[in-house]
Amino acid sequence: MNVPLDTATLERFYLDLCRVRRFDERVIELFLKGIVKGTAHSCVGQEAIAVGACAALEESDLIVSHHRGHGHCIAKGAEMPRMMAELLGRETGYCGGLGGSMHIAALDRGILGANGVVGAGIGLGAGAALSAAIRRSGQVALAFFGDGAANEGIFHEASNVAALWKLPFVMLCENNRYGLSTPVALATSVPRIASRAAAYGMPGETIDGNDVAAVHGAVARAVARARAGEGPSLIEALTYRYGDHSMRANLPRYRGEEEEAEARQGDAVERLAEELRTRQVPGARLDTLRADAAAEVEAAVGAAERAKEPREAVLAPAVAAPHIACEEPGAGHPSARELSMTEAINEAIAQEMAREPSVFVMGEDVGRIGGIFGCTRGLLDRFGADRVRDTPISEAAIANMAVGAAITGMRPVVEIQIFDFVTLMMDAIVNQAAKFRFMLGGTPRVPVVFRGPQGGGIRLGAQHSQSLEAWFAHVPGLVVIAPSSPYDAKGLLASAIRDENPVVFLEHKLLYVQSRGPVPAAEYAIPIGRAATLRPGRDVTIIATMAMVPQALKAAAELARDGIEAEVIDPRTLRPLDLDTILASVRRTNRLVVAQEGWTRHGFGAEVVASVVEHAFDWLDAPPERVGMRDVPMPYNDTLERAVIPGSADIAAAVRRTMGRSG
Ligand SMILES: Cc1ncc(C[n+]2csc(CCOP(=O)(O)OP(=O)(O)O)c2C)c(N)n1
Ligand SMILES: [Mg+2]
Repeated sequence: MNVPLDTATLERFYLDLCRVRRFDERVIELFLKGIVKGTAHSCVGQEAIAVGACAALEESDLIVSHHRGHGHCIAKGAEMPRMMAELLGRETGYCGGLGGSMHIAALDRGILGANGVVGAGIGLGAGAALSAAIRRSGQVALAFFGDGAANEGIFHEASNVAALWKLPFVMLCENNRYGLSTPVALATSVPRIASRAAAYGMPGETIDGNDVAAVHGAVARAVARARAGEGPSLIEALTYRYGDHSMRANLPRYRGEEEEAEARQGDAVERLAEELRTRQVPGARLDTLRADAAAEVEAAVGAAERAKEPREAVLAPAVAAPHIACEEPGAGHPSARELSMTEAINEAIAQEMAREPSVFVMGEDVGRIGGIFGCTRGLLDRFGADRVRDTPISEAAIANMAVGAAITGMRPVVEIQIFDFVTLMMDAIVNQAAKFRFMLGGTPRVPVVFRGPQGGGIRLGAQHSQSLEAWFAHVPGLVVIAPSSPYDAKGLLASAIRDENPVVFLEHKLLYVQSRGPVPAAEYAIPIGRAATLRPGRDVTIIATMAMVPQALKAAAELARDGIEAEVIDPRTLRPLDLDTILASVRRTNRLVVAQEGWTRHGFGAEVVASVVEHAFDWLDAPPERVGMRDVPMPYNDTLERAVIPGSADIAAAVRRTMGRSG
């Protein structure tokens, strides 16, 4: 049952409906004049959902929006001049002109952002709810999404996890009957999206989304349930967008005029005006509210037009937060014991969890059995199920929720069971985590670590053995770390967890067990972006990563017997890359060999070679050599697997070629 709303509240709703409507009507005008660029998606016709829902939230509650999100922001308290300035791409905009309509956000108002990726906000919102639950903040997170988004995998994965963990989450589907041009009936297997809630054990309700009081009532009930610890709810609010899918409308017509006219009969603003008139609110009062809304929008347009364009100098610092300053103790530290890489990783996570309560671990099988390689063993007993979370096999949800948690005060450490499955997390890592800070103007922090084992050598075949570092090193906004020793693994994982940027932390399965070495027992951190010179040499520089590091050292020892002194450098961090150390070495040795386990072509080594050629061409006495995996997927057969993964002999042969000593 809806609690009857008093007239003053309904007047406020009326004002807000007018503010949202006028704002988007004005944005359309500005778009047609070429002042708002790119595209934007008008919510005219759907305003009651934003207004009713946000009125049922506390100021401290969190919302996640989608591409049609201006109304959500306004209703949650965003300042109109800063919104309009963002749409005009100005310095004073919420994102300083770096985000635009599809990324508009106001973190200080609990608005975690619109999103250019359909459905992504559902995962981020579930993550924000998880963060609220772990922090015991009492906040509720609400995700707005369209009917189209309800067919994305993330809808299903996040529904399951949110219901399973009873998160304080409200899923509010704005069913406007179309996903771009495709009607719901052609896209959705059930007549009512709300009926899907039953599959996940949560309440589902379909409501009239053009009745602001009905929206308010349904959301208030869902919020109360969420706050009481009873878990998420799914609300399907039926509505209609009056305009085309986007302002860049150049599509053939896909809706009938009759349907459009019929839909306008239920106009939310008109209906509320009618209700207010029946409550004896004078027409002049409604005129005043409408005029106030229009004046506020005009003032916002004026301020936005007067605001400056952003300067190019904002770009680079917006990509990544500065890395923490630290000094490493050095592997020969007197208190060092010998640990395996698995043990070193485990110790790093445990120490970081002990020093910082916002650090938590989640992933498949990380709790009860401590991960399939044992990296998280013992953490559940020590830190409890709130902070060490066994998840369903739902990579997209895990990754998106981690991002949602990271932008709301937590420091998630996600284990990717086998790194190849990162393909199912790509949106969260590449489109969300990597770009969040930048899209939102260059100030937010996204402290999340995605860690897991990659690489071959243990006969796991083509889908469990890849080396995928090049994909991530290619993306601005990500930090990519790839240790080769237990000492580096512990210190770099500590840095990764303390860093304010998303980190892809790559571990090598073979090194988990094969690599043992001295590791100081005390906490320490290794600076991000600093290479380690593991063996000095005057004749050739070998840049090796991960499992190729021991191979390179073995090759260097063999070459030394022939009088060739190879310098072996492990970059340790692939992005940002310590180019200074690499260039300084090549300028001394005049020769370069790069060794990586990943495919040679388009690989990380290619980037190193290109950078050296760009900056130290004149110092090179021979063409650089690349050593990497053969250009085939990983075969299962062990002889074949050994044949395609490079080893010390391949590295030594490459070195001899650069020395002109083939054979
Ligand atoms: C993952 C993804 N697929 C496709 C698109 C292109 N696209 C943007 S909005 C949209 C329609 C979304 O429909 P719905 O979720 O119902 O929201 P509505 O536009 O109706 O508000 C599409 C296909 C996208 N941005 N992201
Ligand atoms: Mg839709």
